Amino acid sequence: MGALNVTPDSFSDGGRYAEAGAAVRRGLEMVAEGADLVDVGGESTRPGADPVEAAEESRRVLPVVRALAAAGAVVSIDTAKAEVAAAALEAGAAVVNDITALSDPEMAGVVARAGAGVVLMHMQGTPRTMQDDPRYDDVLAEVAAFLRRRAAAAESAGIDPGAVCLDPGIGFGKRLEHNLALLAGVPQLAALGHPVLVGASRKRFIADLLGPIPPAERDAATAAAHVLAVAGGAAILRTHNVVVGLQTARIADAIVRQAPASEG
Ligand code: HH2
Repeated sequence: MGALNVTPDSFSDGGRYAEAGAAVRRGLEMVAEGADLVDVGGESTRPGADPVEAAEESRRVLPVVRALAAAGAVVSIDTAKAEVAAAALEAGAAVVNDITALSDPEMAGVVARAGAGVVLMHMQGTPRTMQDDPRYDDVLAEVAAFLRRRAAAAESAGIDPGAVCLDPGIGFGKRLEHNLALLAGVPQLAALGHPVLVGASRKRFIADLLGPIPPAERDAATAAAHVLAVAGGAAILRTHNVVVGLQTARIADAIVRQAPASEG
């Protein structure tokens, strides 16, 4: 999954694709590079980011979603707002990537009625405050329990369980040790019975470990997290650098999956 931020303020690529034409070109480039999904977002969720009104978010993403879908790309819409999701599905998106796991009371119905796929992500707090003082007793158990509950809620709202993907939400209300425990815990999350999405690309935990390297220089470090995520059974990697992401995933997958799981 290629991450395409149609925003002025995203942490890694803020402003680069804020104009629709540039965003569409980058989305098509991601498809040509081998992305199966292009994740279009119009609201930055980096720590401390300001919320965006639905009308502004729609203005940013809809032309991009429409053009990419018309060109044959499989598009996911990265939004927590049912109004934006509904318009994006109408414009041709196939998946809703909801970092709040259906917290908008209208969202589950929108996804169910469209027969769309959905990504349910865990977050503690909101983007504005989530890094202030995140706390867990057992982060992996708590995140797994949350994702299990939200998957059940999606199913009772009429969403096809086969279309539900789970995401531990790396960096969303988590300290370094929480992020590492969740990345190491991908096998336990995969055991919940849904495809697991991991969004580790260029995130702050990398700088926490390696020092203050800028986001655009974090792709090798991202690849290390991706290898382990694939080995742990992750199905989707959300990444900024599709070329590196795909090469990494394919090599890791080939090495890990050559033997039946029962022998591993
Ligand atoms: N991370 C970001 C945004 N959306 N969605 C899912 N499902 N999982 C993630 O880990 C995830 C996500 C943050 O990254 P980015 O889009 O590059 O930055 P920003 O939120 O600043 O736009």
